[in-house]
Amino acid sequence: MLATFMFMISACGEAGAPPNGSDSAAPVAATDPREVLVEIDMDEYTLLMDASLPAGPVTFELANKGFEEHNLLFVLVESDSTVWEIESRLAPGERRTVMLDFEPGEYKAVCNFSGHEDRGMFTGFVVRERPASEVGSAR
Ligand SMILES: [Cu+2]
Repeated sequence: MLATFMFMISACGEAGAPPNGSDSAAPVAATDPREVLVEIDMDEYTLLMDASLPAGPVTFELANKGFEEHNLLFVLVESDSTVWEIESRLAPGERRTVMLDFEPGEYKAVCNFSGHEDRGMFTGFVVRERPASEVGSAR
């Protein structure tokens, strides 16, 4: 006779990691609620950013998350003209903040370094007029 042993395996199915207590208290800067921050992540070979921005001053936070150098330029689609180009390429892992001011229109963000554009390293975005309520001289 063979004794049959039944093993009850109680799967400890607790999904989700416990919250780690490292709540880094980042200093909160006094920001203008109208200030617009746009992140642009660069990788091989993509450019990720919001597809729609308001016209006027925008702070771009560029991050090269790849392992190659990347550059960045903005092209106004209608006239196929470059309206801004980064001063120097971002090294792998580098972050940089730039402040720019766009007129409404249709644009393209491109990394044209070393054939990256041909590999798909570009994206389109639209700059829209800011709502009048945000433009006034309200302080
Ligand atoms: Cu690139």
